[in-house]
Parts: sequence; structure tokens; C-alpha cells
Amino acid sequence: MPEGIIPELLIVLALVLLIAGVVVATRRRPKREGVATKEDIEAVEPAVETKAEPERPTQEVIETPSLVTAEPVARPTLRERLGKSRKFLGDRLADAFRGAPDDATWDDVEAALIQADIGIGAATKIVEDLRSKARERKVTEAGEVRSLLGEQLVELFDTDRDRALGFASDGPPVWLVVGVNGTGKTTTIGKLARDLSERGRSVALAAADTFRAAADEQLGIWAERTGSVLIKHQPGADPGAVAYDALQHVRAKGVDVLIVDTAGRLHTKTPLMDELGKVRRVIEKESPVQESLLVIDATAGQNGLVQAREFAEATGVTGIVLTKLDGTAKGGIALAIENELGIPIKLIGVGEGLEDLEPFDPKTYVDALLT
Ligand SMILES: Nc1nc2c(ncn2[C@@H]2O[C@H](COP(=O)(O)OP(=O)(O)OP(=O)(O)O)[C@@H](O)[C@H]2O)c(=O)[nH]1
Ligand SMILES: [Mg+2]
Repeated sequence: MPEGIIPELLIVLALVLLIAGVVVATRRRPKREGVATKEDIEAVEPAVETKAEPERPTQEVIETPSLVTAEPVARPTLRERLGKSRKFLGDRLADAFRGAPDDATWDDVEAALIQADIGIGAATKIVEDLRSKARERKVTEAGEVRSLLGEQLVELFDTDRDRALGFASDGPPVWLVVGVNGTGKTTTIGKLARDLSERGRSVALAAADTFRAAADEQLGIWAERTGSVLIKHQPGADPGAVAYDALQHVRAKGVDVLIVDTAGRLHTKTPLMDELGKVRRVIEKESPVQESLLVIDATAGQNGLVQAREFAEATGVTGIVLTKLDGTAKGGIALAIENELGIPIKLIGVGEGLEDLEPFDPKTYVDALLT
């Protein structure tokens, strides 16, 4: 073999290897960019999923009926649920507390409280007290005055009061639900039945609204949805008789709770108010009425106060359910009712769904309204 060939061959071989290496590398590069590695997939996947599944508004999650779900449902805070009710007072107070408080601030706060249905007398008193407290404590910063106002408002409620619904020690408790037309009585009954059945209690619903067409059908739907028993008579029947029969049924069958739906009636119509008194008396001959719950539509404003007065006289109201606080209500009516009539608000309705009923807690409520 001629001298010099071997080094040349080695050079050629090296060149061939070099070219082959370059070709392989060039071919692989686009592949590496296009096909994600496992790590790439893991890094990219969440973003892709979030994009593919559009973000759902919180409301959608809340409105999903979950009658017997064992899973805790993500629920919004009361603050979020109060919606416009909260915004009404919040916006006005934010305007009033723009700078250090002066005479105009106090006037604006008073006006805001009156507009929020707290009542003129209560609003004037609150502002007078607030003003002297702020002076005493040398509070000048808007945020601090606002929290002082919160304290004042909570003080209007009796915070030690027992707001739980009554249960009898012997026999099934009877809860009578009353109120003017369309305030949310039947819907509240559905929500209560759902809550009770979730806690493992059996429920019977008495369709003592024999006046409005298809009222028993509406209650029947709630009974079906909540697994409750429905006791009804013919349309136009005596509501007292329905309540009586229902009571016999729950006693015979050992049902845990009886809730009696009644027809909506104007508090100004004496015969209708008397009829309600009669229903109560019919039940009470047999068994005490643990709760006579007055349902008030919070959007009715100060008129709610008048209703509460009249119904309290006719049926001895034991507690109030304030509904539609998720709507355009101004929220202050809760304070007016407790402050002026001393009837405890026990529950609040914050929507049309089965889970839109909350126990009423003064501090949580005031915090939600103000912050
Ligand atoms: N937004 C909102 N709507 C509610 C609430 N409670 C009840 N409603 C609605 O108010 C309307 C009337 O509710 P009902 O439960 O039929 O009222 P009712 O007092 O039984 O009415 P009558 O039997 O006719 O006197 C319905 O459209 C309900 O969905 C609530 O808390 N928030
Ligand atoms: Mg009804």
C-alpha cells in the first residue's frame, strides 16, 4: 500500500463522519421542536386545559342543585351573594368617607342609612352616636370611622339572641310559614326541606295554601325535589283542615318536621289575617307551633316593617325570613325590623336556588353590607 494513503483515508473517514453527524443533527432539530417531551407536555398541559375549558362564573357552580351531594360545594361568601344590596350602601358610604370626616360627611352618612331603609329615627340616632364616639376616640381616618359605624350597626341587633329554628322535645315540630303574596314563602319552605333532609330529617309539607291556583303543585315540586311528603286537599279547602290532617299524618308516620305553607295575604285584609290566626289555633289544639315564620321580601323596604307589625299581631311571629337580599334590596330593613319590633331575623334568602338560604348572623351581615 503506497505511503501516505493511510493518513488520507483517515482524513476522508473523519470528514464522512463529520458530515454524517451534521446531517443527523440537522434532521433531529425540527423533531425536537415539534414533539414535546414528557416534561414539555406536563409544563404545557395546564395552560392548554384552562384555555380549552372557558372559566365558569362562580354563580354557575353555586346554582347547581346539590340535594344529596356528599361533596362540599364551593359557595360564595355572603358579601358576594348580597350583590346589589351591599353595593347600594357600600357605594354611598364610600362617597361619604372620601376624606377626614366633617359636617357634610355626617349628613351624607345619615342620608345613606335612610336611603338603605334603616329608618329615619334609627339613622339619626346612629349618626349622633357615631359622631360622638369618633370625637371621644379622636378618630379621624375614614376607614376607622367606617368600622365604628359597623360596630354601631351590629349593636342595633341583639347579638346574643338564639336564632335557631325551634324543635319540640316531644313530637314533631310544626313550622308555620306566613307572609304577603309573592314574598318567597313556598320557595323558602323548599330550601328548609332541603336543608333538613340533608341533615337526615324526614319532612312533611302541608299545602295549606288552598287559595292560589296550583299552589299545591308548586309545593309538590319542592316536596319531590327534597324527598318530602306532601299533604294536600282540594283547591278551596279549609287551610286549617289541611294543617290538621298533616299533623295527624306526621304523628302517625313519625315524620321529623312539619312545615305548613299558607296563602299569601295582604296584612291589611282583616278576614284573611283572621284566617291565619285560625290555622294556628287549629294546630295548637293538638300541638304547639314551634315557629311562625314571617317571610318578608327585602325589596319591599320600609313596608316590610308594617307587614311585620300586622302579622306579629295575627299569628305571633317567632322569626323572620328576609328574602331576595340578592336583588335590589337595600339591606337596611333587617336593622329596622329588629331594632323597632324586636322580632329576630332567623334566616335570609339570597337567591332562587335550593341552597340560597342562610342563617342570619348580625355581625356577618353588617360586615358584608359595609366592606
Ligand atoms: N332573587 C330571589 N328570588 C326569590 C327568593 N325567594 C323567592 N324568590 C322568588 O320569588 C318568587 C315568589 O316566590 P314564592 O315562593 O312562590 O313566593 P310565595 O310567597 O310562596 O308566593 P304566594 O304563595 O303567591 O304568596 C319566585 O319567583 C321565587 O323564585 C330569593 O331569596 N331571592
Ligand atoms: Mg306560595
